[in-house]
Amino acid sequence: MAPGFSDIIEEARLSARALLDYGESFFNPTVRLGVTGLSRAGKTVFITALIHGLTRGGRFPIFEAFSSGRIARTQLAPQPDDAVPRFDYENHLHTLLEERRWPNSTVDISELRLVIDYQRHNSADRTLTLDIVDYPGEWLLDLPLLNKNFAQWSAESLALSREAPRAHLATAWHAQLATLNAEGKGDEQATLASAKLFTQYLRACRDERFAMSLLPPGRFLMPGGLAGSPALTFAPLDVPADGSAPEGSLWAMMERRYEAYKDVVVRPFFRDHFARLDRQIVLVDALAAFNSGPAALHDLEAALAGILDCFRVGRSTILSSLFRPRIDRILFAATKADHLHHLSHDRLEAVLRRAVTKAVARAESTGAEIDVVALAAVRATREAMVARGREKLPSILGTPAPGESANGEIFDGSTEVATFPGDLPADPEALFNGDAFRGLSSTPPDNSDFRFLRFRPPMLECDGGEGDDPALPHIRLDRALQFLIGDRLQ
Ligand SMILES: Nc1nc2c(ncn2[C@@H]2O[C@H](COP(=O)(O)OP(=O)(O)OP(=O)(O)O)[C@@H](O)[C@H]2O)c(=O)[nH]1
Ligand SMILES: [Mg+2]
Repeated sequence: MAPGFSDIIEEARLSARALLDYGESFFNPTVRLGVTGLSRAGKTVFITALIHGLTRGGRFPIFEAFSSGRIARTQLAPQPDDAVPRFDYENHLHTLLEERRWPNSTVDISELRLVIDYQRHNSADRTLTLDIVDYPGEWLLDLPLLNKNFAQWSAESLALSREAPRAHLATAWHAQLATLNAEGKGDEQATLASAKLFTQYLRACRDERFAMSLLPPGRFLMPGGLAGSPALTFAPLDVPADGSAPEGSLWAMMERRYEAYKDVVVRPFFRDHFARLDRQIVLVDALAAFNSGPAALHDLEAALAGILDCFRVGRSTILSSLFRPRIDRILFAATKADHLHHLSHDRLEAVLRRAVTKAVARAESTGAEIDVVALAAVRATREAMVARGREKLPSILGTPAPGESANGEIFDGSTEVATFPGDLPADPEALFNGDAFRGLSSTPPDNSDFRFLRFRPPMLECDGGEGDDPALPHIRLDRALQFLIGDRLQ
């Protein structure tokens, strides 16, 4: 596609920004780590646990610079971007440790800076600055819109909404769409109604029972300050991909707003945040997809392809090869692995690897090294073998959050229970074949093959050492750290 005027302006801004960053990182080696994932994937918990572990002596045997004692000290420092909210670390940690609750949902971007003093392998003392940027995965999934015009986006969104189980959830919106004349006069009320029904459809897809992942435009479900603005008031229309909108038509109105969404929301995100990242971790709640059923797992697979596409689009959208996005490592992490017995951790990793490999094959090169891990940033469970009849089942022990229920029992938030969450198959392919398993989208909770309860964060006991709070238990958080920054601490 030929570069438009806005792309050229955008590149000029981007280059200026990149030069500034480059100057700073020349004197002061810095890694900007993006942490993303769809809503509830585990971003806030991951960052809180990571900072706590690094600053308060976590147990990270696989993170070599740390376990070998080469990291002398890690401290929080004022974060560098004046217009970005600070990641509210102290509050989130207090909620986790003192209240034994999970932190509240966060909807905006936030950032925090860590300064790591370490010794190189050759004994020289060095400092690495780690900027952690927490941003919603929904924003990331908007990037491909930069390369699509309104008609293309409409056609894709409509095709997706006609597939099961989405078609059923889109009935009301489709009915309204059928009454619209795209070439007729632009009509604010019809546009408002259409945007509202389209948003309701997106929201229904995200519901726990369906757990769909691929739902752009992202701000429709998390509008923040833009709620009700024209840039968020449009919806797909049934228009030909190669046609052009008659002046003054409904089509022209929707098209203009779609382009405004790109200008107001997507381009600034790309320029101010995405293009400045060096490393990226994408957190994935694969368990939510297992809970829901095969359709959600397929949707997740498509979303991973979509995410990889974003990294590729990120490279090709902006013209200059000098200042193109520089992400050189991407880690996909299946979170909340503590909901499974450790016998299934490798299997969870294999499922994610299978989904990502297919996605990698479809997306052209992202120019980055990619790895996969199954982790729990905060391990809320322990393990036990529980006898059921003659069988011994590999089970997990934890305190279900108040209000969670299983087998007709509602938990009060203080009783510990043993549950058997379900076994992942040895061959990940088995899960991707047709109706391989039963989930909440097709069957009541007690019949589904997997049922993951929400557990409270663990109760920690101080060991009386010098540190005030004890290390948080985790699963494979150290492996993630080794991949993400290990090479920068050599
Ligand atoms: N057991 C367990 N649960 C986790 C873990 N990480 C996240 N969770 C659960 O997942 C929920 C969401 O985690 P958050 O870290 O708030 O997720 P987020 O991606 O920041 O979510 P939003 O801010 O809403 O986008 C938490 O409330 C917990 O119930 C983990 O390591 N172990
Ligand atoms: Mg959050």
